[in-house]
Amino acid sequence: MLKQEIEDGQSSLADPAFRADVLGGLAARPRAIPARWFYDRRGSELFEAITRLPEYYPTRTETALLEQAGPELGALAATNAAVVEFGSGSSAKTPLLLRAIDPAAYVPIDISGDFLRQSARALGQAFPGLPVHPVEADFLRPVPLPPQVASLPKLGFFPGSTIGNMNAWHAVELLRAMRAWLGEGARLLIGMDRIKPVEVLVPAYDDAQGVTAAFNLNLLERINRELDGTIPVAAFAHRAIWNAHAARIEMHLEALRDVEFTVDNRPFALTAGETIHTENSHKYGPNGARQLLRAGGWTPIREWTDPQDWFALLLCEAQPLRTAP
Ligand code: AVJ
Repeated sequence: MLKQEIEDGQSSLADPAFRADVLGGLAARPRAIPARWFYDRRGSELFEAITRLPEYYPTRTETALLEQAGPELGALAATNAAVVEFGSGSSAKTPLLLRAIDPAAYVPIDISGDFLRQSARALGQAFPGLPVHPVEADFLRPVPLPPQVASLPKLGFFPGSTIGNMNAWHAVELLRAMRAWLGEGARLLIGMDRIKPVEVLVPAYDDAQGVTAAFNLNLLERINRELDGTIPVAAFAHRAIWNAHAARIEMHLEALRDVEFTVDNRPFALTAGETIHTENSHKYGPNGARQLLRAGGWTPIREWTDPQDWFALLLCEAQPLRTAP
C-alpha cells in the first residue's frame, strides 16, 4: 500500500471505530460525534493553535500553576516514579513536570500516533537519559503499560481538563479505570477547568480568529477524507454555547441550510438549523471537582489554583478502599 493512498484515506482503510461512531452518531437524535475524533494530524495541530489563543485561558493558566507547583511536587512525588501521561498530545506541559520531579521513566499515551512519536522523540532529546515509552492507544480503552515500568511507583498526569470532555458517568468510569491501571498507592495530577462567567467561557470556545471554528469543522473534513464523505463543509457553522444547567460548554456544527450528503455511501439529510453535537467541556467548582475525583477512587491531597480561580490542578492519591467510617 502506498503511503499516499493511506493518507488519502480510502474508506476501507479508515479506523472502524471512527466509522461506527460517525455513522451511528449522524443517525442518532440528537446527532452527536465523540470529541476524540477531532484529533487527526490536522486537528491536533489546530488544537495546538487553540492553546496559544488569547481567549483560551486554560493552557496558560495551567502552565503557570505547574510552574508554581513544581518545587512542592518535587517534594511530594515518589523518587523513582514513572510518569504516565494520558492524552499527551504535543506534551507541551510535560517538561515542567519532568523537571520538577525527575522521574525514572515517562510513558506518554495518545490516540494520535504520528503526533505521539514526534513529541516523544523531542522529549527524549530534551531529557537525555530518561527512558520514554510511548503507547499509541485510546486511554478510554486501557492497554497494558510497558513492562519496563511495572515495578515503579506511578504518577498519572492528566492535564488540560481533558476529563471535562466526559459526563460524570464516564469521568468516574475513567478515573476508576486509571486507578486500577496505575495501582494502589499511585498518584494522579489532574487539571480541571472551573465554572466562571459566560463572558469568559464562550470566547474561549469561539475565538475571534476562528481557529476553534476550523478545529470543529475539520471533523467534517476528516469524515470526507477518511470515510468517503460528501459533506458540504461550507454549509455548516461552528457554534459554542454555555449550558448552565449541565455546567458545560457545548460545541455544535449547525447546518446553515437544508443539506444532503453521503458518508460511506449512506445518505443523511439535515434541515437548516439542525446541529451535530461535537463536544462537551464540563467545568467544575471546587467541591464538584473533589467530589468527582473521590467518586472515581482518588483522594485529593493538594490543590493549586490561580488568583482568579479559573483553573485547578489537583494532586490525588489512590488510597486503599476502606469500609470503616
Ligand atoms: C482538550 C478537551 C480540554 O475542552 O477545552 C478546546 C478541547 N475544544 N477548544 C477543552 C477544546 C475547543 C479542550 N480539551
